[in-house]
Amino acid sequence: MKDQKKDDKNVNKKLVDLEKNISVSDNQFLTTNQGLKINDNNNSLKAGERGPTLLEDFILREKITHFDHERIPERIVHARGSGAHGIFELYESQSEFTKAGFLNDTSRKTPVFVRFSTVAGSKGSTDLARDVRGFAVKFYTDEGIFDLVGNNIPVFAIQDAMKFPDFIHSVKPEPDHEMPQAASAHDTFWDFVSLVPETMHMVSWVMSDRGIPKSLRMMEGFGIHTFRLINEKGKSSFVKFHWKPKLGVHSVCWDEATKISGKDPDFHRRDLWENIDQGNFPEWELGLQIVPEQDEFKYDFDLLDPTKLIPEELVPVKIVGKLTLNRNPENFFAETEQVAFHPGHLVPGIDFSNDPLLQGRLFSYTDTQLSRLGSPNFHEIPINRSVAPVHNNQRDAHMRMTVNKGKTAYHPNSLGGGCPYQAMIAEGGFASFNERIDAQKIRNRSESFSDHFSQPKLFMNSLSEHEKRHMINAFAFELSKVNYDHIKERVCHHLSMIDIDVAKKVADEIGVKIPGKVEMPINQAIGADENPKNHQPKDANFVKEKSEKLSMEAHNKGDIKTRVIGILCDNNVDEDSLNQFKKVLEKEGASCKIIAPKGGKIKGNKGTEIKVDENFLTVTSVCFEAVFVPNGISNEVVNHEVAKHLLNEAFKHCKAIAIDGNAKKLLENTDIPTDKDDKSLLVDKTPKDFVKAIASGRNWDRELHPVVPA
Ligand code: HDD
Repeated sequence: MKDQKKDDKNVNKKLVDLEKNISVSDNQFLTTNQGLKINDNNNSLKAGERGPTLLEDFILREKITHFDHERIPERIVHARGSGAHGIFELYESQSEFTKAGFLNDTSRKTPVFVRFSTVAGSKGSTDLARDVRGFAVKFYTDEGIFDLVGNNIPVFAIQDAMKFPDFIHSVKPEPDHEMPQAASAHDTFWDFVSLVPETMHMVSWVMSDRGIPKSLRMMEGFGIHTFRLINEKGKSSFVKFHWKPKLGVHSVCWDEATKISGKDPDFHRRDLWENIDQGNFPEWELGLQIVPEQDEFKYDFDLLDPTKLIPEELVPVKIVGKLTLNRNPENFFAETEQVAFHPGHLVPGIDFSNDPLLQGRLFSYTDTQLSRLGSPNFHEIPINRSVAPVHNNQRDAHMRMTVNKGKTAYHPNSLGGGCPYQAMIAEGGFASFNERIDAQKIRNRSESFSDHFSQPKLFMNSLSEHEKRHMINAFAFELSKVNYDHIKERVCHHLSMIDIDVAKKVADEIGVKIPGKVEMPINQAIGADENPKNHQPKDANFVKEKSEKLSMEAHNKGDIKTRVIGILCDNNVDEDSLNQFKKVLEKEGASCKIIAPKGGKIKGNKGTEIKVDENFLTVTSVCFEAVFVPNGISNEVVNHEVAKHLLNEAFKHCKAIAIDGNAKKLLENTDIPTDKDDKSLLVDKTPKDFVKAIASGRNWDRELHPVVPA
């Protein structure tokens, strides 16, 4: 493992700050929490060797009491997560648009902590559930903390925070029997979706392969809402934030996802941890879509509507900097669990928009920390502590750590010299954007929010053939689990408003008819307009055919960096064949895992000892991106069901397979057809051909004629 900590210390103020709280027990005595050295940590204090335990045993009581209270409530959403430390570096000053220090000063390395998460599952659920992924970034800037609390999908399911508890109640396990775990609920979730058609855009993304990422390192991130950037002169521009992964955007296929959930529920967490540990630091570029203030009403959709994205063809994404994750946390609970994000943690130069979902979030995030972390002092927890100085007149409350000196905890004061004093804007004082608002108080939704189908149509148009097929299959799979036909029909109706071909395929698969028309209940606030007719979803009207970047295909970087390749061997493996491939694969940045019937070591045909990474008890093809079988495999492997299954399954999941020399005998023993043209099945080809096949992505055409029952 690289000693990133030491390298970082010179630049990373947050790591230096965290050092204050790091405790190492090396060469230390075991003590109570009061510092008393413990002499016996195995036996409680008793009245006689076989007698009852004494209440006076304060050592036992302290130990048990602490244990009894070790758990805190998990997050109401995004409970399962993985975090990492890193830095953000700016390529070019953005002072034209914002005065935010970390977006102005290219010499800064701003410390960050990132937490990725699934949304619906609980803390101990599986990583590969079909779900949205949270992508929350905490920037520890010199001007205070800025949190960008986003997801891996550019739009949200609902338009107004008023619907968030309803939406989440529908998606979480059903309240009577607490099923299903990890994935979104079936009856309740789809009931909600069918009644709230604004969900259809995000749901289409979740049903696409974006809902089952290959790796947390291979996902885009989006701030979703439109925010504001404010420059030194007070000029505002609208902005959407993007994270673009350097490794491209990749997913697994559904059958693979379900198997990974069983074989390695920590698949994403492990992948992130191991890659950072090995020095394969994941990187994302920060992109900004900047819309001048005067263009606020230029588009067919409302910039304040979080169910809409801005197609990159309309507003290009300007790449401005790079995020690198280069250090794993020291302690999961202290850092990943206790980190508290909040879209309202802002720095001068960035402000909100009036997006009604964002506005509600501004309340929710502090509020939830009060029950989750237990005190308004959660900002003092080391991972949440700002590296910019914190001084104010807030005092006391549970678990206060700061010892505030002095008599005055009020402002203004003369007894404390007026301190802490307010900052002028020129001194870095935050001032909200001076937006003119001249309106009537109203509980309603803007008419400009009522087109729910045009953007999902754009999304579906933009998918490649196999992506669309996967999305259709996902809709069909999830809806098949719904017990009520009227719900399935309503969803198919909405799909028909988006793409009739998609709707027909889904309806056919799940055995329902697409209703010509469905009466929607009033799903929007009725305040100003109580006529249900005015609340029916509108037809899609967005004329643009496609938006290239909505397809994951547009994000394939054509390399194999950090991909894990399984190499199936046995004693007497042809070392030349093995090493020739291994060398090239590793040179291209992949990592190779040796698979053999038994653990320990095998001996190659030249007598070299080779360490086995996976044996036939532990191996599963779903943990590899591609499989290579070198020349020289034994008859045991050729006839072994695990070896056959490994190849069959890798083939079924459309992965590249390379076979060298006598390994053909194993291939012939599988269900894989060898007489068909298959660009990713390489028999006696070069390592370079193999690299090319992996880099070009999965051979999804195999799905059109499934032959392998694995
Ligand atoms: Fe949220 C957590 C992302 C809407 C209320 N949210 C949470 C996390 C992410 C998001 C990534 C996990 C942060 C972490 O790792 O600790 N949430 C989003 C996005 C949204 C969104 C991208 C829409 C664009 N959220 C949203 C709304 C509300 C909330 C509308 C409530 C009105 N979200 C919460 C919360 C959570 C949370 C209940 C749970 C744990 C936490 O805040 O700290 O307050």
